[in-house]
Amino acid sequence: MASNKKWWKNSICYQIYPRSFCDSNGDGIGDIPGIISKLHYLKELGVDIIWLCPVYPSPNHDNGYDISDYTAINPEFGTMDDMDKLISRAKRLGIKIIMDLVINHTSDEHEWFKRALAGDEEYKDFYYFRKGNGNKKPNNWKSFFGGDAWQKVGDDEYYLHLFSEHQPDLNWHNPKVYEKVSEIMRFWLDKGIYGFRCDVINIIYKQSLEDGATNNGLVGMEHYLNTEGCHELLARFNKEIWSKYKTFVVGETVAVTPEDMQLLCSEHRGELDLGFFFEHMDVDSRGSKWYKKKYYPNCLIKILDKWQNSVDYTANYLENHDQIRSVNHFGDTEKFWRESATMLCGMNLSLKGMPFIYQGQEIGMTNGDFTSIEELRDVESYNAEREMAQKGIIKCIRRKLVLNTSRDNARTPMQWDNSEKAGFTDGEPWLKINSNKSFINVEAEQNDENSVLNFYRKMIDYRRNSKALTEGTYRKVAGPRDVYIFTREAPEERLYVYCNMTSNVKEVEFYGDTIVFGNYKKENRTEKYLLPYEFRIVKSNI
Ligand code: ISL
Ligand code: CA
Repeated sequence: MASNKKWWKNSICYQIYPRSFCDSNGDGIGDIPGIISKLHYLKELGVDIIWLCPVYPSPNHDNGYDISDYTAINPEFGTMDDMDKLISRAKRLGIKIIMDLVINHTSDEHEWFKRALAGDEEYKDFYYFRKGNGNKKPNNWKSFFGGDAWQKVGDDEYYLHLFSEHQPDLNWHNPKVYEKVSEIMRFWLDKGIYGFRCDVINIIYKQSLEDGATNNGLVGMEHYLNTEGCHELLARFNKEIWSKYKTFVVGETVAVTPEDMQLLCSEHRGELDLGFFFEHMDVDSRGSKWYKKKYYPNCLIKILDKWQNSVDYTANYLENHDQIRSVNHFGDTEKFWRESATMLCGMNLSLKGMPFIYQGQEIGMTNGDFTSIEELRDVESYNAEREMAQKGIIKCIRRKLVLNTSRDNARTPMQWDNSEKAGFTDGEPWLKINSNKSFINVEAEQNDENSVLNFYRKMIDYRRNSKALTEGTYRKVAGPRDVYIFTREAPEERLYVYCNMTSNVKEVEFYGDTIVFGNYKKENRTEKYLLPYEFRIVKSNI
């Protein structure tokens, strides 16, 4: 039971969005037996940890992020037996599973909330029920998913929901909430999981419910972001629960600065192990993610460099189930699809910190090829479209804005092969499969030595055996605009990492002696130039 500090440090984590990974029974919805059937694939890829997005019972207003029972399995995904099997089979292969823990809110169909709605005072205190002020809501806060953060339930009575109205926020001032959630964590840890990815963990503790100021489209954040109460809760979770098991805990920490992150993840404070920051995801957003500005690779480089320098160990990711695909975001899906997907792989796996790979990223999956909003399923997209309509934005522009950024872009079914349903299902998939499955798929890439998939495998393997990449220092090296050059250095190994983040040829000064890794064939490399989206690691004889 004793904690084994930092066992996770050189691990690679793979994120599974179960609904879209692999369907075993033809209902069009990915499931746990489907994941079990792909464990060998993940082992071969070189994965150490799986982050499993929510598999708990849920009415699915937000695809499982609205949980109605924390200690059971959603029948759509299988049974508790399947889950036990997944945990033990993964373990046998040396893969550790961490689960998504969504404790800012429950589903409005959770037993606690149902009792609260029925008037049970004990359970009302699990949530934030407040009286309004005449016609006014209890405060002016806004929801992350658009609109006000309060839902009316009776005579001038409201409850708080920072996400959809089907996701009422839990009241973390109530010690009973702490007790209940502790039981839930122990339940899963006792089953043999190795920790959690904690959903929006840095906003769970509302210090006060006063009116707030506007900040990036949200209102009231100063009352609930990284509050003292939140730090105290995390330290308590860590001390009383997480440290009693062999765990790895990564927080989804929204709107954080490097300074906030140092506090949330510092070793001596004992809160989270790592946290996800978002600054690089927002490099091209104009305040709100729906309104984009031009992407400048140089800005991305600056952001990544800042985080590399100011946080000891970062959680490195370029995509997840809430973001568009990284090859659309930072690469080129047309002319340099393979080159940019592999360069992004090389960069993400060479930076200091722990790399996260989101399902499908390893084969270079691209955004969904949706043609209409009706093809989407995500609640956030529909809310955004409604708000745009209220603002008077015309239909064809709304369509473009929503399709460009919808979270469903990353949620299309995993492309296993070239068959009609991409090997994902025998039935009707819950979300449209991308037609580029004809060439972007696991089977085809497995057989192609130069594929994105095989690049990921080799890069993971290279990293695993490199002290410089797993444990070394990081230092940025000056170079031309839009080219990211940095060193990773351990006592006996110095590597220069080169990432051309553009579709242009770039003249660079190469340091080091031997090219040990790259995404262009030897015969195509030049001595003075980086080709479009070229990635190289050059080793120095020291
Ligand atoms: O997705 C976002 C931007 O589009 C974020 O604002 C996102 O809502 C935020 O990062 C919180 O995400 C997490 O909690 C949500 C859930 O919908 C997301 O899938 C989850 O990752 C509510 O539980
Ligand atoms: Ca299924």
